[in-house]
This record gives sequence, C-alpha cells and structure tokens, in this order.
Amino acid sequence: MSFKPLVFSGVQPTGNLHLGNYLGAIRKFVALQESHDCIYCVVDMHSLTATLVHEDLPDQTRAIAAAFIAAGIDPKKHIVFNQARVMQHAELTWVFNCVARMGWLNRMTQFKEKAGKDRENASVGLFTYPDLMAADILVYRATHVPVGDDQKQHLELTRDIAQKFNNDFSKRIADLGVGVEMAVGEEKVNGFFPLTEPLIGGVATRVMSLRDGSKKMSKSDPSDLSRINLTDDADMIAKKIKKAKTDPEPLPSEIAGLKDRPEAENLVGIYAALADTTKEKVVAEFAGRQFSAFKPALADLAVDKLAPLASEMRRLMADPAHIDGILKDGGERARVLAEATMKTVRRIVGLLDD
Ligand code: AQP
Repeated sequence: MSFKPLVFSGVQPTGNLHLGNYLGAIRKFVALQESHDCIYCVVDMHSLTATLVHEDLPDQTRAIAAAFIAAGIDPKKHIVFNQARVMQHAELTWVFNCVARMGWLNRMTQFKEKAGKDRENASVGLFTYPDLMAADILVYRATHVPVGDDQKQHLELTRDIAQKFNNDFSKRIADLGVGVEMAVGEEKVNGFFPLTEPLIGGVATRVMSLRDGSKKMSKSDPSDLSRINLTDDADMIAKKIKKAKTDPEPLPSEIAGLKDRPEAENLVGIYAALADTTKEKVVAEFAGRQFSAFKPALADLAVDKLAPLASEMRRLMADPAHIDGILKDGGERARVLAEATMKTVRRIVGLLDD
C-alpha cells in the first residue's frame, strides 16, 4: 500500500485576489482536477493573522470560493470549503506545535517579512502560521500541493513536521499497524503522514509587483497599482499596465536580454502565462518593440482572459446563499476525512477521545 494521490491547496481571504494568485495557484488547481482528487480550501483561520475588517471576512471568504468556481473548479466532483468549518485543522495544529521546533519556525522568511522589525509585537498566530498550514495539508494526508514559489519554504517545513512525527511515533505507528510504506531517499520506511510534494512549475510561479520588480505581487501591498485584481474592469487593467514600471530599452530578441531587467521580465512572464506560451516565444514576437507597443497588447490579452472570470465571479457573488451551501457541503465532506485522520492521530499520541 502507498499513499493515494490527493491534491490540497488553500487561499487566504485577506483581500482582493490578484493575477499572481490566479497564475501561481488557482489556474493550476483547475488543471489538476482532471487528473487528481482535489481539496481546495479558503483558509479563513489563517487570515486572522492579518489586519482585517472582520465584518468583511464572510464576503471575502465567499469571494475566494466564487473565484475557485468561476475559474472552473467543480465543487461536486472535488471539495471546496472554508477552513473554519473543520476544527480538526486546529486540533492537528496543536499536535504539530508540539512536534515543530522553535528554530524551524524562526527561519521562516514569510514571518520575518510580515513581522518586520517589531517581532516582539507580532502575534503568536503569525509565528505558528506554518504549523496550521502543515495541518491543513496533512489532516487529509495530501500528497501534492500546488502553490506559488513564495510558499516553497512552508512546504519544506510541512515535510519536516511529517518526517519528525513519523520518526517520533514510529513504534506507536507500527504497533497500531497504521503506517504506510514510503521511500525516504534510498530507504523504505513506514510513516503515518506522507512527505508532501509541492507543485510549483510553470512560467508564473512568482508574479512580481507592477510598481517594483523586486517585490512579489501581493494582496496586502498598500498600492493598488502594484497588482491586477481579478475584479478589475477593462479600463482599470489597461491603466495599471500602462502605468507599470519598465525601463527605456526595447524588448530583446532573446530571454538572455531580460537579465537585470526585473520589470521587463515580469511583464513578459505575465504575457507568456496568459497566452499559454513561453517567454522565449514572447520576446521573439516582440523583439525590438518598445513597451509603448507591448503594453497595449498585454492589456488586451489580460482583459480577454480575466473579463469572463470577473463576470462569473460577480454572478456567483450575487447569490451568497448558494456559495454558503457549497462551502457547507464541502465542509461536511472534508470533516469526515479529517476526523478519520484525527481518530488515528489521537490513538498514536495517546489522547483518549471516547
Ligand atoms: N505574486 C505571486 N505570484 C505567484 N503566486 C502567488 N501566490 C501569491 N502571490 C503570488 C500564490 O497564491 C496562493 C494563495 O496565496 P495566499 O493568499 O494564501 O497567501 P500569500 O502567498 O501570502 O498571497 P498574497 O497575495 O501575498 O497575500 P498577502 O498579501 O495577504 O500575504 C499561494 O499558493 C501563493 O503561493
């Protein structure tokens, strides 16, 4: 027996979804549903680590679910739900808080970036965010997680936590006969949690800010001009691309010519991802042209690809009860799977539950 392939991923309802979330994550979610069983989660409990207008959280949660469905995820074939409906995520986080080491969490670059200089004042939730993320994934014993490049380190931590749990409790896992055989390097070992693989490939694993090619496009960037929101209308998309930072050079004929030109490389990458092609082909097509010619072509392409998504999101958001029904149904199905894992975890670690 080996672990059954299962895809899990989540998106935080911390603000407007942007092109980075779409190209780096959601578009991959849609493709994977053809070949895998998938669980897609609006990670509302994670969003409590951010500064929020809490009255807006229910609608922001619905908006992420609407984006999943508008992009093409089928909530009947797969599971779409919000994290707060399945309390086993929080329960497994506690177990993982007792497995993960302070030193591991201290190394997380996302914590360092988000906590800034005033670390003493950061919430404990922000610090243990990666433990909750590991629990989200491992409570379903998911084998694959599609994410953008920024989440790579958290996925490595998830593997470290799984491996330490499997080692620490190897005797209990063997005695209870709940292990699954898996390869760790050259060795075959028995473990209860899989060593989950990140799925990070593609041309847009890290979409950068339109205002600063050294920063990733982010929901929490104070400048709205830094990102293309999935709900922006055609005029707004064209305006943001027109104002996007570039350099005075024309486009090169080969991608080597994009070296040390982060803003130019970002726009070429966005074009390639939206057109489902490669950066090589994009520079070959626009070689020697100025950004004044490239930007309108990029704006047309972005509007073409994003307008149907935005209009379907608006249609879905007009019926919140329908979205709530999908999240409730998904939550019930997810809870059955998560509780089956937790029943065994409680036995492994020695917690009485009946
Ligand atoms: N710029 C990006 N390029 C490619 N992928 C990205 N993702 C985020 N930004 C980019 C991927 O989108 C998924 C959902 O992200 P999230 O909302 O759960 O958290 P995040 O990575 O913290 O996203 P943001 O937009 O930067 O939000 P804030 O500003 O709230 O922190 C993940 O798979 C992520 O990799």
